[in-house]
Amino acid sequence: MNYRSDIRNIVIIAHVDHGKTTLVDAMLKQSRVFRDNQKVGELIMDQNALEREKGITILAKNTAVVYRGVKINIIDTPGHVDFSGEVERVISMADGCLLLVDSIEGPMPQTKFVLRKALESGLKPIVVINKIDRQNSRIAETLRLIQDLFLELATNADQLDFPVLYASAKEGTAVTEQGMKGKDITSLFECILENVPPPRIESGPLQMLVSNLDYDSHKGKIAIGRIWRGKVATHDPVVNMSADGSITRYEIGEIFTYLGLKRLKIEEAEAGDIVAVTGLEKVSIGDTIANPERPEALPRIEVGEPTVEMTFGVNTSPFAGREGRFSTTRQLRERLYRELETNLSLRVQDTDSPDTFLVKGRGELHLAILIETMRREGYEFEVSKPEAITKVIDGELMEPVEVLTIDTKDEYIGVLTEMLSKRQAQLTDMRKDGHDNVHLEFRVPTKGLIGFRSAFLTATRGEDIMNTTFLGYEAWHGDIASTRNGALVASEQGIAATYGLNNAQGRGLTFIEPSTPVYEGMIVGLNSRPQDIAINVCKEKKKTNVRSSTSDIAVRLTPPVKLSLEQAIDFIGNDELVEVTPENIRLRKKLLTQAQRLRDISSARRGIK
Ligand SMILES: Nc1nc2c(ncn2[C@@H]2O[C@H](COP(=O)(O)OP(=O)(O)OP(=O)(O)O)[C@@H](O)[C@H]2O)c(=O)[nH]1
Ligand SMILES: [Mg+2]
Repeated sequence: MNYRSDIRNIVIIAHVDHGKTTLVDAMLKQSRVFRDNQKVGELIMDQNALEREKGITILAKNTAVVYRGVKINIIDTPGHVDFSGEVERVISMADGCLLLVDSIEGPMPQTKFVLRKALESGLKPIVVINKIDRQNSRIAETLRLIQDLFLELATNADQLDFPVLYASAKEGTAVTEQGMKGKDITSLFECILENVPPPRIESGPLQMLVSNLDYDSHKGKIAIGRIWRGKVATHDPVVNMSADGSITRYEIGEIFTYLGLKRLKIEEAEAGDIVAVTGLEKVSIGDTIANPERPEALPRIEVGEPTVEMTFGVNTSPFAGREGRFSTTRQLRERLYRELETNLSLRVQDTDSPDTFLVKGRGELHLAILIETMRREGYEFEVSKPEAITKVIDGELMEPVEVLTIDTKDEYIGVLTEMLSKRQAQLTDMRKDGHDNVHLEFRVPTKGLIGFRSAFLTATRGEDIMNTTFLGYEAWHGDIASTRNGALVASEQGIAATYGLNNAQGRGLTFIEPSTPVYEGMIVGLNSRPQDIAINVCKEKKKTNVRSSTSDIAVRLTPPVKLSLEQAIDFIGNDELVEVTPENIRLRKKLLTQAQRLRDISSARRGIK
């Protein structure tokens, strides 16, 4: 067995926002992969437009730095629970991990999830307690909690002996002892060289496991992964071994290695390294690229099952085809199935209706990001309310259940427990710190969590933190009664007028501005009562010849409540849809006319009898 002392492969894992991408910034900056005058900014690896807007990492990404002649391949991962599939997908490329923990928050649910995955894959962990520059950091306590977590999760005693660094990713410093003054992150690089085992190389012909895919309009598909055995050179004949057992011959086009933000073209790469290769037209994540003489597949990458599903359908609103570039069934279908190539924890299924597809993901945000991405690419379509994915096991209906943790203030305990009990949550733990702070844990079916995040943020004025982790499947707990009020539904097609909207505001909240085009069946607001009501928001004030001193005073409308995509998805009920186009997000009833809706209600009543 050989080792490659000139390479280390590490993955950076943590709970959301604990500073992974900022730490990568610090590593890139210190290793001087940029020109001196190059402006690089912050969160350099979060290059995707949605990542920049939301300030979170969505996709796992590769980079590398060179330190004292050793190339350190770095994989940055997302910390949000909905993107756990990304972490599972890339973890096998590494030999070691940097487990970041925020020194104020301490270990959080996703810290546990990713650490478990890393330890199961046999990675050598390095703990980095981050954000030590912050005033109220609790470094000693965080360390103690991390030690507890390792005791719970370690699969062998060696794993309990982990090095700890104290860092401020933001200031670009890391030290080995608590309280030491740091000036750069040299000690992090040294710690990696010393503790992360160099890649082990098996002798034999080429084996490369594809962990990621990219696309270039000139080069075609780019397969990214670690070479486990042998070497690969430009123009080498290879085979690709896919999930269905088929073996396809290809010739390698180009080979690239990572350095900073660049991909450098190289002629040859050897086992132990992480590289990108072109020339394989049909390659998927999890495939093995192998030597044609001895094609031996590596174990495929496994990722967790999706828990939430919703339908994506061709836009059937009266405004269909006006705002999107891609609106046909064929275009929608192709786009959704293409997403499966890289989005490993996503599933797409055809349904009985040829215009509608069932899409399953790891959570509401996972699906919302796909919707937003497609909308920006020019697609228009309609989506249904997300629902938890149920299964029938041994004849019994089962549903996913999650652990919900909330860190909040004493004053919110009452309102939160009341909201959650309606959602079938059970309080399992409550810890107070004596200073008004409280930590709550609930077991709650996934269906009860749908739409909870926005209600939670409103109830706690956005100050508090909630997290969820998937627990498993349990017997169906029964239906949850909807607590939402009815909708204000436009009764006619036309242009919303101030007068009409003012009438609507007499009934409840409105979602649209005057001059917004509306159609019959479009939801324009929230009623203050449980029933839906149809209302003509296009109605103008009758013109009279007599000018009265009061009637011409302009009507002052309350500004509309504008729902974001995620809020819109949370808002709708089973008989409603969200219409998504590059320009607008509209809410609508599935049945557009009031006559249809009334008929539906009366036939449902008859059905019950
Ligand atoms: N004060 C302080 N803030 C930090 C530090 N490291 C990161 N932050 C801030 O914490 C926030 C989150 O940082 P990110 O680097 O995006 O966190 P992340 O772990 O990559 O987040 P995800 O990829 O979305 O899971 C940003 O506002 C950073 O500026 C630090 O050492 N000190
Ligand atoms: Mg990040």
